[in-house]
Amino acid sequence: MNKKLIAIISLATSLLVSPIALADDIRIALVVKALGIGFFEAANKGAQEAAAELGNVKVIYTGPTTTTAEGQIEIINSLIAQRVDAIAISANDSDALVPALKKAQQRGIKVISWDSGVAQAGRKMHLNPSSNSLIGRMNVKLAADALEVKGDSKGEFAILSAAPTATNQNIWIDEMKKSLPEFSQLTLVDTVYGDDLADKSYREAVALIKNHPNLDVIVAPTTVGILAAAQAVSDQGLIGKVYVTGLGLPSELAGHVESGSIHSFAIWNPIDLGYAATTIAYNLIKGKATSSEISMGRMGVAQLDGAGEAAMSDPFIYDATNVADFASIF
Ligand code: RAM
Repeated sequence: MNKKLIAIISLATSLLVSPIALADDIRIALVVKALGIGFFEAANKGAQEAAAELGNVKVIYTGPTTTTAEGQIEIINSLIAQRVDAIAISANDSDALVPALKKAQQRGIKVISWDSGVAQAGRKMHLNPSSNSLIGRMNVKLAADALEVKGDSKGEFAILSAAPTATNQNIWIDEMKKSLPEFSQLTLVDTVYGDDLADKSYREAVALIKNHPNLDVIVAPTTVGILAAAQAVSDQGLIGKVYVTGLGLPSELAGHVESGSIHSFAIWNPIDLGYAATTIAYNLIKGKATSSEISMGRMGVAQLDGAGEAAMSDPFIYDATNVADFASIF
């Protein structure tokens, strides 16, 4: 047999042996605000579920240790060096990440943001968990409901947010303020930032309580903040005097609903959000998207607006009647 023939035969056999070895896995990086946050761990569950369903997809779950843009930029640069196929990011800052993400896109990496957005120049599309105005209004409505449970006709509330640069919380806070005229019984007395760190959020909640002796409600539109504030209210012996509400996970808050520091709170399904973000990233890699529509697999079709943004479903409200049913899910 001549050498050329041997080479052809060996190539042919290697092609036949294992299609899996040939088809490189598609690598999608799910970049979160910071590691160690239950909400993002639940989103990762959904992302892994999407990867298993799509086949030949590897999800790289990663994020900095604190919720900073600098930490995320370092991670983006390392993902560019690893030549991942897509980056799906929940951003700590809308603008600061743009240069690094532009570089990623220039190298052929598909970039989307989800949960907390990046400015349009840095990404192909952004997936909101729900309508931003709805989330904002719902947070104020939850505060009004807590005031009603107290039996007060007028009251003060304060916002405990995440990082001061967090795109999603900043939009929601703006939307909360827009809905205030509808809730004239409530006065917003302060807005503070716990950076989605448990200890800082706890200290900020304690400071709110000390600085505002007539405070009735703390609204934390962050799963880290709401948990820390509920703990602070309970540690300060203020259950029934100060209520905590906002956005949180049933698994983390069921005990606080039972003990009474929280009457009710809201959230969307973080597992579905991670699943949808991953499926969208995959469809972008595969070129299966138009400028107005992209499939989210079992979650339906995302409809993109002029700014390249889509929104998933309405948040759900949890209280003593249903929180236990969801506590084992997310
Ligand atoms: C925290 C994060 C996340 C936000 C939720 C509600 O987990 O800040 O971005 O969507 O809260």
